[in-house]
Amino acid sequence: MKTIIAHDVEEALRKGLPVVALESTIISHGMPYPENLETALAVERVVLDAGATPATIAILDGVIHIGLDKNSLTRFAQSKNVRKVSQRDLAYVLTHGLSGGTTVATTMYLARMQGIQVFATGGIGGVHRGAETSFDISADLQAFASIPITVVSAGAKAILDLPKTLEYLETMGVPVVGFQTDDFPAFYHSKSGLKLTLRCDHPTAVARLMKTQYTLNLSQGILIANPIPTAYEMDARIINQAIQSATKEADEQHIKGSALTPFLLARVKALTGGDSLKSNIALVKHNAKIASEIAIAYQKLNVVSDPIVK
Ligand code: PSU
Ligand code: MN
Repeated sequence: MKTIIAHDVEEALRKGLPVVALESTIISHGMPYPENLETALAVERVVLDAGATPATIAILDGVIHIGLDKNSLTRFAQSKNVRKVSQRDLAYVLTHGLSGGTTVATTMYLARMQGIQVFATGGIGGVHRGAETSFDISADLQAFASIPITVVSAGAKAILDLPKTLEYLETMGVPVVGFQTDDFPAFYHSKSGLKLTLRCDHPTAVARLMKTQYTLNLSQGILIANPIPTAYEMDARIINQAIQSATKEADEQHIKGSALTPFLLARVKALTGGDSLKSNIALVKHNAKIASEIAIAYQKLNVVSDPIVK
């Protein structure tokens, strides 16, 4: 198994400087070209401007990359031949020399393996609507139960069943922390109406929580629920209608398994005339900014001993 760590990421990790991991399924399966590439580059820029080092994680021709240069990122964003790699797919894709976008679950695992403490995404996967019959629950949730890394996300994707997603996280002992909010964010909207019991108002408060969680040797990751800035929110009625139509179409066309999330995101984008994509891009950038501030605050606490997932 081969891993290539980009020079700047390797240097930052060696010196104990703040690094923010970024996922790549959002590039390969979450957004169309060229918005996917533009967003990936813009998100890296947000992290750099905040004073941390971005590490976009992806698999290229059977090799794990921790940090991608612009050429590789461009090739990756344009390629049609890229798999969606959840944890179950990881070893297979590596042994078959394939390329893949890493989901939240896989990115959490690979980032933690390299000692990266903070990861920014758009929205995590969760319990799908109708899961009581389909059993469709994202592997992202199970990853939170077993990989101690902090993930900044705008809640869970609104295409999901949010109450069930929160219940699942509670069962698994995952801290879900509202960042400057008491409400679980609904991805395209800052509020879902579901109340959270944990809240931090400052990156330093999150950093202290992380340090304590790791010192306790708890296996769970921490989910930082960071609402979309209100200026980029979507009208709740419009987005909910689009989600309902997209879910119905998926059902009629028997779209299942790992194809479901990309299908729903693409249909919601089409049904909202592209507005949902604009919100999605804005929230990812905002998550990257807060994740960078958390990574910087965590580094300032000067933590050296914490568990590494092997
Ligand atoms: N959030 C987005 N766009 C995405 C995803 C999340 O804004 O494309 C991806 C993430 O990589 C997440 C995955 O891990 O969707 C979840 O897929 P599934 O529901 O099949 O587990
Ligand atoms: Mn699924």
